[in-house]
Amino acid sequence: MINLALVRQGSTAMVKILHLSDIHLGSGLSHGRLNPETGLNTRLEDFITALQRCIDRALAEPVDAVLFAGDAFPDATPPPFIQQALAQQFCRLSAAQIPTVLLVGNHDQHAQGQGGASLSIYRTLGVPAVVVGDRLETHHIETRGGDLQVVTLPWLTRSTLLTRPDTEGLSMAQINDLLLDRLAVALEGEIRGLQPHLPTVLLAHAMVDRATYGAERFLAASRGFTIPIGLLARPCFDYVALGHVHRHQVLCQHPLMIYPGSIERVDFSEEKEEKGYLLVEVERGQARAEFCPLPGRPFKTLEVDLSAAADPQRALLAEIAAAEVEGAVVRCIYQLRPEQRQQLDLGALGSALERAHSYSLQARLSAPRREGRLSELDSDPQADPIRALETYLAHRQDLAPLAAAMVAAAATLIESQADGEVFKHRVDMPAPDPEDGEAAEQLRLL
Ligand SMILES: [Mn+2]
Repeated sequence: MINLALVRQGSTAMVKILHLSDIHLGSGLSHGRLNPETGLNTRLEDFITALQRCIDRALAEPVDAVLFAGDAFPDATPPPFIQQALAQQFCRLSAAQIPTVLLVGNHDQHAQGQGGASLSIYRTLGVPAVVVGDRLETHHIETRGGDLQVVTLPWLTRSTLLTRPDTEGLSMAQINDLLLDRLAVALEGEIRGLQPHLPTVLLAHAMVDRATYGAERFLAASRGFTIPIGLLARPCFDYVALGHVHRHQVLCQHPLMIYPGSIERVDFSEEKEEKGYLLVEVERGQARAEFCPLPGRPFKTLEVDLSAAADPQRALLAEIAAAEVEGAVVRCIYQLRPEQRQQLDLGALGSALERAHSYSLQARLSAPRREGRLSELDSDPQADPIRALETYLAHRQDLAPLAAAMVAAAATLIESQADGEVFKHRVDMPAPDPEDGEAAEQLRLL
């Protein structure tokens, strides 16, 4: 006797997917320069090239579907020419009738959740084969490799699942707990509606925490909303395609759960990370993924202590000559005594760095620190207040025993002020480049 369920399962096709994330088109332009031939910033061109390579690969394979896991732009209102650059690439998939899901990340959502998401225009325009994931929803997608279910989980804000009366009088940790409880219920609803024999992918823009429910959640409270991995690592999902974290990593094997990471380096915090995208084969019950590296623009930090050098200019030139700076975004940070400044010829250092794509020279004087202001905080006038507080506390060893409690109290305070949105943290926007600070001592030549 033939078991029909088994036959059906056995005949399920394998769907080939290209999974990419965190494009951030238009980020990090300060590391580029104007390309006189195109009129575009060279770093924007780098990001477009990276995206183009992903789409080229999707078409060349060809894959059965493309899943973009969120954060298309640095914010929800990118300039039109940057929106067009993104659209030009994704429209190639549409023209080739390759189904594409565009998930909404935190950077794609308009502030306070009132203005929608930049990617929703694709649905409004009815771009063929393009699906926008701006809510928790299951999409049934017909591909050349067979039918596929994709559950979209965009970046969650408090207003997505909670009303104002729900959260009144609650601490931030309690609100996060409540949000997770609501998410668990909503996700359960989607899971019950799934067709069990189809290959199924969860596409989520989230900070996924390896920790299970426990005390770690309180520690994570000031860092923003995180989702315990157990909530998403469900056997009904054959693959969990993540976005948000810029560093590529495999979080789980069963089911396979992966952050592909960003496709280009947004800033120096990604200097040592390999960039790329994933090719994934998904069938009911299993998935295989291959990380495909992208060449990417190299970033290079040179840190040199010149304070003991008899001839600081010569010492620094020697360091630069020995470094691989060809075509790289370079920051050269050198420590020296105030009286040595006269011995440096910045013009000659600039000439030595001409092989770089762009560079900045940052002097760190071995002088007593200015009191009153922390230079790190000058760099970003819109600094996240929690980060500003943490930076301040890092300089106040005497407050160390109180630091955690102060950060938690501040987070609660800010949360009580915030209007309908989980406090906007910056977990995927690494610390501002120190090179933007130290205004008095820095010289940037591009
Ligand atoms: Mn993000």
